[in-house]
Amino acid sequence: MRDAPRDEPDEELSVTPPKKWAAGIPAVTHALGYSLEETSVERTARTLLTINQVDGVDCPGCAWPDPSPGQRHRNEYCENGAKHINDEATLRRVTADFFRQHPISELARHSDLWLNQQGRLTEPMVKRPDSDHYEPISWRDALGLVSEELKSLGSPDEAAFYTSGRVSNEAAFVLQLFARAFGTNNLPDCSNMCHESSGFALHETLGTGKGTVSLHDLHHADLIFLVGQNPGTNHPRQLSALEEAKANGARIIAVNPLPEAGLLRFKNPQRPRGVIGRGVSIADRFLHIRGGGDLALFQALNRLLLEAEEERLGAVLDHEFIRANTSGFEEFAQHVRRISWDEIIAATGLDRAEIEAVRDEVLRHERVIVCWAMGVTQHKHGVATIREIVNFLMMRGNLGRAGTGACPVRGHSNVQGDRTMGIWEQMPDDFLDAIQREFGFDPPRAHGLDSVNTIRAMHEGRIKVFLGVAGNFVRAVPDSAVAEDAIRNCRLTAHISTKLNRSHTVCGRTALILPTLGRTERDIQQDGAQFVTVEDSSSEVHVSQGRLQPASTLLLSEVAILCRLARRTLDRRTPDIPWDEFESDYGTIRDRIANVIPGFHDFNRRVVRPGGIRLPNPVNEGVFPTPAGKALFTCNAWHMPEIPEGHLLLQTLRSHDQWNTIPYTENDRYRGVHGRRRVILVNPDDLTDLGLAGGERVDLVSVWEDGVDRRAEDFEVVSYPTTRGCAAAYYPETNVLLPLASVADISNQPTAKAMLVRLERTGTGSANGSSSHRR
Ligand SMILES: Nc1nc2c(c(=O)[nH]1)N[C@H]1C(S)=C(S)[C@@H](COP(=O)(O)OP(=O)(O)OC[C@H]3O[C@@H](n4cnc5c(=O)[nH]c(N)nc54)[C@H](O)[C@@H]3O)O[C@H]1N2
Ligand SMILES: Nc1nc2c(c(=O)[nH]1)N[C@H]1C(S)=C(S)[C@@H](COP(=O)(O)OP(=O)(O)OC[C@H]3O[C@@H](n4cnc5c(=O)[nH]c(N)nc54)[C@H](O)[C@@H]3O)O[C@H]1N2
Ligand SMILES: [Mo]
Repeated sequence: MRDAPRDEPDEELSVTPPKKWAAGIPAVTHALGYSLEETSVERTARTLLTINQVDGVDCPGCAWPDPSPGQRHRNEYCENGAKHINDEATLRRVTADFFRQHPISELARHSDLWLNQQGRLTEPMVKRPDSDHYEPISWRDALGLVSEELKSLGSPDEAAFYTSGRVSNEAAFVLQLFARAFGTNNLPDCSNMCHESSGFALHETLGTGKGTVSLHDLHHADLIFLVGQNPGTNHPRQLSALEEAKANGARIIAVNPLPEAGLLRFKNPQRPRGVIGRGVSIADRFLHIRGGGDLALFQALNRLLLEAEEERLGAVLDHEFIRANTSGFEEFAQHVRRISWDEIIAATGLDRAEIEAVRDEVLRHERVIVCWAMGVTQHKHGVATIREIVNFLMMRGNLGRAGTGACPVRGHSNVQGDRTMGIWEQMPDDFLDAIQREFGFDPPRAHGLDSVNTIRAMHEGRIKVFLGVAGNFVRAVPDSAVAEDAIRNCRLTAHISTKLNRSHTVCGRTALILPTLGRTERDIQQDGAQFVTVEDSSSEVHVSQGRLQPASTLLLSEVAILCRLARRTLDRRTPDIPWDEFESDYGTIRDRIANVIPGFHDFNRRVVRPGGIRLPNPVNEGVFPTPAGKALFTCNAWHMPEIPEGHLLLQTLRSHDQWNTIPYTENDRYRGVHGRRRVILVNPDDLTDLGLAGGERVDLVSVWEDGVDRRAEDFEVVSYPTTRGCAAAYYPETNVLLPLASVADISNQPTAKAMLVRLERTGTGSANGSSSHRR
């Protein structure tokens, strides 16, 4: 199975040394450069000034929380947020004429970058069976086609409804209600591939799947760990919070196989001295860890803390917290005492002295926060790693107090809110009971399919109709070749989208493009102008309202599309669900959310107040809603992948110039890579061992127990200061390498940060390793 290069402009690759700092003037000018290319000056200025303001539009870039209303900067956005906004506000349009000119088979050969650059989708389109073209269709007929296919299914479980985390609370609530009233829990979402491991680990140990940290906590922590995340690119506004924490005296420890620019220094573009000066250094300590070594690191720290307690009885552990709030401490302590330093050093690639120095920092500080993202969750033992982080926090009572806590840094701007609204294939009974009480139908109880299992079911012909609400399912999921076959096996696929992407070109026998309003645009319904709400990483729910004129007069909002589809599909089966009323006034959806979901009482009134609503986190009130009523210490084992000679452990990540599956340019400025995305970053000593040099062309071949030849062709080797044995390449071009079966234990999340690969010189078919191995 291959993923060959598509028509990317094959510029010369140029490589410069990785940057040692993030943001500052280049970031501002890059954002404006991109803005001005994509849209008119006036639209740019208008959108940028409303981003993350109290009455403005929530930045679709990431889920980082906003400061309190009085403390927001006039430019409360980052370079990358500005790019995402402008990517949506572009003046380019994909029209019916475009689809007449480009058959689907041709579109399928274009790159992700090219497809996105064509601009905004403008009218509903259909691909009929046996046709190679999309052609225009009315909204009525388009929704009629989807609802007829849904109604013709043998069982509601033959349909799947995918959501990407950009979808608002209101649309998400309507979607899950529709799916459940239709009769299925098949609600796969991007979160299955993102923080699923965090959700499982936190839920099991603390009784709640969400992070416990607010911006205020971050500002007042005295020690912050940044584990497996690249904030300079993916959460740039987090750097401002870290800068403030540092001004208040905090120390920061970064843990990463890559010395990322944003972890090293930060020049705050929102402050004059940030633009001019050298900026602040972010990480006081950088642990250049081996991929997947974080569980061993935290277990080692936990063991060192236990030993320190033995030397200074009562001075190290928070016995009161452990006694009052937790269970399982003794078993945990016994387990941790048994691990050996040889194993820890092999797993982490760190020295014992480095880890002891971190222990000393931990002992010196009273308020500790651990932040993490995909570098932790996308491993086979991702859930176990997060459980160990929870152990670490609990030992010294670093939970539930100001300035402490667990901080899974969420990705999509409303990925957390979508889960709160019930987008999950495994919602618990209390949620389903509340739906039943409120809407008078009995929702299905059997768990539905997640993203990985949806692909499997499509492949086997068990899923026949697929509706994607935002996102780019075929590019986000693993095993691209398998996923493409699976999707082509569907009777009907339909996507509610703002922009063209590969999921429109790899489609079912009948396929629909249902174009929708973006977040930046005015949403006028029968009862007047509407706003939507979103929830950020710190559980704050607030309003988002677009101001721009919609990209086309034919666009419908996500809520309108879903309500109309639900009404047509469910006929009179759900008389108690007022789909029409929901469509004309989103406030009526929020009233129902208030009745169904805890924490949302009086939603409509409270959410419009400046700053919105902060949903309570029980942990911060000293309550741990696990079955035992206590937080759990757990015993965790790691499975470090063996890296046989001639192989590398490959992580797949985001460049500085992409938004998930969508590259904006071929550059990755902070890492010094320009003009080409098909590159693999390899440690110079590994290159010597492999007999390769920077600039050579190689195919990446993944190694998996099923023996299938999964290959990504023609990558250029870049010598890069990544940890020995650990290479990195961009997603989604590398998803072809990731077997569907390679998932995290418990969470079923694809292990996108740990694939075993070997490199073969392109065109020779020969393993580089055989002749030129020089270990
Ligand atoms: N500009 C921009 N912003 C975004 C996104 C985007 O695509 N573009 N995507 C959004 C989404 S949906 C998400 S989920 C987030 C993603 O935010 P991140 O999690 O920061 O994204 P990745 O690029 O996957 O980077 C993972 C980081 O983990 C490190 N890493 C990899 N393996 C390991 C490991 O084993 N241990 C440790 N300690 N570190 C490791 C990598 O070197 C890298 O620095 O960003 C959100 N924000
Ligand atoms: N190998 C590998 N795979 C990964 C990851 C990885 O690190 N490595 N990361 C995983 C993660 S963390 C995530 S979150 C997923 C991301 O997976 P998705 O969320 O499915 O993908 P996106 O690239 O965010 O989707 C982009 C598309 O969303 C549509 N869109 C944008 N804005 C809107 C809107 O407002 N409304 C609607 N209706 N549509 C809109 C546009 O058409 C655009 O083309 O990928 C996962 N896959
Ligand atoms: Mo994500």
